[in-house]
Amino acid sequence: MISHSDTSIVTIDRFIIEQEAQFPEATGELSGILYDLAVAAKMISSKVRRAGLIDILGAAGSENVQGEHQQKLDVIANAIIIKAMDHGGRLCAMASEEEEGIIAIPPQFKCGKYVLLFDPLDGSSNIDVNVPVGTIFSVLRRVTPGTGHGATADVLQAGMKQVAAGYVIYGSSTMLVYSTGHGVHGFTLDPSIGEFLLSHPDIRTPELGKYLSVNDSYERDWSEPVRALMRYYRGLDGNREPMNVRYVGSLVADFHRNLLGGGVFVYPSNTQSPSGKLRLLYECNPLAFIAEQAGGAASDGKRRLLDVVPAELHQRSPLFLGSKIDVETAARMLLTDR
Ligand code: AHM
Ligand code: MG
Repeated sequence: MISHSDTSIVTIDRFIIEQEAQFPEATGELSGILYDLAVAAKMISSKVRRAGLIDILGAAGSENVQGEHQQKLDVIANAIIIKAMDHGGRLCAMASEEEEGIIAIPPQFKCGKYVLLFDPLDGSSNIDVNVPVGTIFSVLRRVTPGTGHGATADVLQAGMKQVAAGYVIYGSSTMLVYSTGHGVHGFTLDPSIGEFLLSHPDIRTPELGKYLSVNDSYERDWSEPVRALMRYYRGLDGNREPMNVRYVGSLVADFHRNLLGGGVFVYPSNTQSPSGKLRLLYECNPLAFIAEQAGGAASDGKRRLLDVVPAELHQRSPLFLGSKIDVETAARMLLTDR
């Protein structure tokens, strides 16, 4: 990695260029995708920042003073990403948590060699109560030959095939965190100049976590091995220092805190949701990629999450994500949960 001093001001654009320059074979296409995503993130951020004013400016589903139909923020965020990404000539297909099928590149635009998967506004139910939300993205290289539109096979690839992944958190600051497989780097949006500035270079996550993020209102629907794992994390079986429970209910916010401070995010399967809740392609895989790049790990409770080959676009997966030792313990303790 190129070294900057602690006080160097490095924009995300400059950082992306410097990273690319380290790989003479790079064509600049992936960098272009990252630039465009950073622009989309700024646009979504500006919408999220005004979310509390929606009652004044017009509630979702109603018409505003100009007679325009108000859309929900997750729908707006979805449209922003599509508009920012569909014409760059770098993507052959997209898929979004908000859309049922593959999003085709409009015929007037060139197709490229990458695929973009995204959750435009994760945790959007939290917006009404001013809790952080996030955008999550994943970039894959197309596997089908040719230069035309991408196909299902291009989208349904195991997470280990990701060439880049990241998230944006709209919290007390807006931050974009990404990896292209060479460490994890975080950028904070300076709203006064509209630039993402490098604030968290080369993020590493502690091997043993301090925080446990889990919704334990599902406890009665968990299997016995999952219950035993939670007792272990809480130090109730005497085998571990108790973890602090922190659950925002907004995956990006919970993951971000755990990434920086060390911790594990857990969303197991339960009798009501046999595959858990979270989507493999839009939520689990990108964050698993980031976790591994930062020295952490991710599992679906049976195997390394990034090895799972998806069968469908909106497939759900149980998730154990974060500090390496805690994720490995989950995999070990759930061996009997099969
Ligand atoms: P969404 O994609 O519909 O926003 O749902 C995903 C969110 C995650 O951000 C969060 O971790 C999870 O749902 C919380 O679910 P639960 O309320 O079951 O704990
Ligand atoms: Mg989501």
